[in-house]
Amino acid sequence: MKYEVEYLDRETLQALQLERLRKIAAHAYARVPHYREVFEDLGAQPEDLKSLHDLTGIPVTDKETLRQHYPYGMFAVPMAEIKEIHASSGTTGKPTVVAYTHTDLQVWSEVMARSLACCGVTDEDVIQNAYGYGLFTGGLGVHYGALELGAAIVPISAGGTRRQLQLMQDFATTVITCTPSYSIYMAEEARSLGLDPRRSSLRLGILGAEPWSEGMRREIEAAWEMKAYNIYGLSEIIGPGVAQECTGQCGMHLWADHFLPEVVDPETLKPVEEGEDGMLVITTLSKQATPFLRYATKDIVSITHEPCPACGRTSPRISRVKGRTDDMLIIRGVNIFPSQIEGVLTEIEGTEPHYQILVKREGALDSIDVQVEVDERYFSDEIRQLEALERRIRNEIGNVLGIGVGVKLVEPRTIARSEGKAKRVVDTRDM
Ligand code: DLL
Repeated sequence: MKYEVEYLDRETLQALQLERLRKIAAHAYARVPHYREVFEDLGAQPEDLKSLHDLTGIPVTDKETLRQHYPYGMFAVPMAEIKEIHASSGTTGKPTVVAYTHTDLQVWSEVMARSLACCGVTDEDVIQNAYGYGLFTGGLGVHYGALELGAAIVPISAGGTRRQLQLMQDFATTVITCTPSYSIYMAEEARSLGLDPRRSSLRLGILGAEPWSEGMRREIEAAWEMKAYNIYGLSEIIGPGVAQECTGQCGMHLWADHFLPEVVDPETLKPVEEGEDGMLVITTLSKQATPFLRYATKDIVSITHEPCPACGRTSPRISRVKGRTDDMLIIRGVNIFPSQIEGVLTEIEGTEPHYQILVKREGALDSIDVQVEVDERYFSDEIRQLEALERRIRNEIGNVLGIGVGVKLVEPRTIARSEGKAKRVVDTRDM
C-alpha cells in the first residue's frame, strides 16, 4: 500500500503542517485552559501563528504539565466524544493520561498501518502482537494498525513466553511485535526448550518502546534469522506509530503530516542544526482529544529531511533514540548514556545481550558497575580467559566513556528478564 502523503515535497508538506497547526492551536486555545493561559501570557492568539517557525515562541508542554492537570485537565473535548483513555506510568508521580476521540483512533490506525506497511508488512502476514495490551499503548496501537492494513493479528499481549513460542509455531506467525529485549528473551527461551529460533516462520520483527543499539539489532536478526525494524512512539503523542524504519533501516520515517517535529538543545530549547543531536519536541497536528503543542519528549535524536535513499519517502527521518535527557547519568562530571555501554557490550564476543548498570555513591564519589552475562562457554573455560574478557570490557567501556567503570561478569540467566521495557539502570544513589 502506498500513502502519497509520505512522498510530498517539502513545501507542500510544510503548507499542510501550517494549515493543521493553525487549526489545532485554535482548538487547544478554545478548549484547554492551560493553552489559553499560555497564549494569554504571550499576549498572542492562535491566528498569530503565521509560519511554522512562529511555533517556537510557545513554551513546551511536558509530563509535568500533564501531571498538574491530572487526570482530565488537558482534555479538549467533552467526555461524550472520548472513546479511549490510556495512561503511562513514569517512574515517579502520577501517571500521564491521554485520550482519543473516534477520529483520533482513525488517525492512530492509519499511522500504525503506515508504519507496518513501511517495513513490508502486508495483508498476507500473521502478526503476533506481544506488546502489552492495557493502559500501555503498544498492544492496541499495533492492533488497530493491523486491522487497518488487513493483516491477521494475534492479540496475545506480552508475557507467557512458552505459549508465545507454541502459538508462533502452530500459527506460522510471520511478524512479531514486542520490545527488543523481549525478542531476545523469547529466542533464549526457545533454545532452552530445544527449539531453534532461526528456523521459526518469523520474517520480521517490529521492535521498539525502549532504547536499543545496532549491535542489539544484529544479535536479534541473527537469533531469529529475521529482519528487525525500529518503531518509535510515545503515549502522549499517540502511542506507537509516530516514526518507523523502512526496509532500508536508515532512520525512522516520522509521519510529519500528523506530528510536527523539532529537534532542540535540551537546555536552551533552541533548534539545533539538522543532523545534530538534540531533544525531540513534537506538536500533534490532528489530535482532537488531547492536543499538545510542543511536547518535550526528552528523547535525544537527530533528524534529516533528505529523501530516503532506500525507499524515496520524503518524510523526515529521525535517528535511533540515543538516550533520554532524564536517563543521562552524570558520573564524576562526565555525561553518560546507557546506550553507549550497550554499544560496547554488543561488539564484544563472549558477552550475552543481557546487562545492567548499577549506579552507586560511596562517600562523595559516584561510580558505576556494569554487570553483564557471559556466554556459557566462558564459564566452563579457564579463569584466566574470564579475567581477560573482564579486562577487555573494562578498557573498552573506559575508552568510550572517558571514565573508569567496574565490570562484573555473571553467569547466563542471572539478570532479570523483561517482557516489556527492560530495566537497564539501577540507581541506588537516592535509595
Ligand atoms: O513506548 C509507545 C510504543 C509502543 C512505542 C510500542 C513503540 C512500540 P510510552 O510507554 O509512553 O510509549 O514510552 C515512550 O519510550 O519517549 C522513548 O523514550 C521510549 N521509546 C519508544 N520507542 C522507542 C524506540 C511507548 N524505538 C518512551 N527506541 C519514549 C528508543 C523508544 N526508545
